[in-house]
Amino acid sequence: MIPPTHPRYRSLLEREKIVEGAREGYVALQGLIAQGRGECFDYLIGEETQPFAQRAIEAAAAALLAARRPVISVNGNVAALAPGDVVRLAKAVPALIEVNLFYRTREREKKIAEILRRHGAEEVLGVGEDAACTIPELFSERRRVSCRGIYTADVVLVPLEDGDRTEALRKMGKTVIAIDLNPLSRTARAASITIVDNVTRALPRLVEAVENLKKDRSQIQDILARYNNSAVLAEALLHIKTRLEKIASEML
Ligand code: PTJ
Repeated sequence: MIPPTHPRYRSLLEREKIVEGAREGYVALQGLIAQGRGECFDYLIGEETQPFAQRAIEAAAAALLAARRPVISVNGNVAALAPGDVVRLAKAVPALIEVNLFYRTREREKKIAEILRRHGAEEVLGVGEDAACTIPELFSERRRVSCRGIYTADVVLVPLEDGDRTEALRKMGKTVIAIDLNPLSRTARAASITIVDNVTRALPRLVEAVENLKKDRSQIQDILARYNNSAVLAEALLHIKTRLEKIASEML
């Protein structure tokens, strides 16, 4: 039991969710490593949603609302950390939800779909025979996607993604929105819009941004035209540099 007064309460709670998901067999063991890497970058950015992330969140909301066929891709870590937010976002846009796993097994697919249904999802794509289409140029199990979902989507939200698939989806002409704490990752660089933030903070803010933008859709094209992903990534790196310099100077 982690006491709520613990200075790292939130982070420790999230770690527990991932460990629990691994114990229950729907988080991949590699997901534990991914979480650790994420925690490290979260430390560096200051464990708060920074202005560059908020700008990307607003652009992501605009892209999702402008889409004809938006799809939210869900893996084991996202199912453990933010299943309710995924469902809320899918309803707000509205968007389809698809289970898409790097380390795909039938058992994990089913468990993740079940968790999403328990959180209110009506339909979950990408389970069993539904993952019948193939993303070209990919060799991992992640190449299998739903023909009604990611395969035909124009905008795909991929929280915690691997670089190869992001690149492959871009080559298919799709707009890819990534949520990745590591601004240096190939995913972050290959995505059309990269939210450098923790999925647990970014997803609720994305739901809020979608709800706000829905009230005045006239801003959507303007937000998309103004958005520059390289500038957002550069800002994330400079934020880390400045923050570390400040902390170091306070130690001297
Ligand atoms: O469930 P599966 O089989 O699809 O597998 C999922 C993982 C995450 C294991 C798989 O996609 C993988 O191996 O991913 P990587 O290559 O380790 O990349 C994960 C990225 O997510 C890294 O850049 C981490 O910094 C980042 N990350 C980890 N936790 C979070 C995060 N980004 C945002 N929020 C987090 N909580």
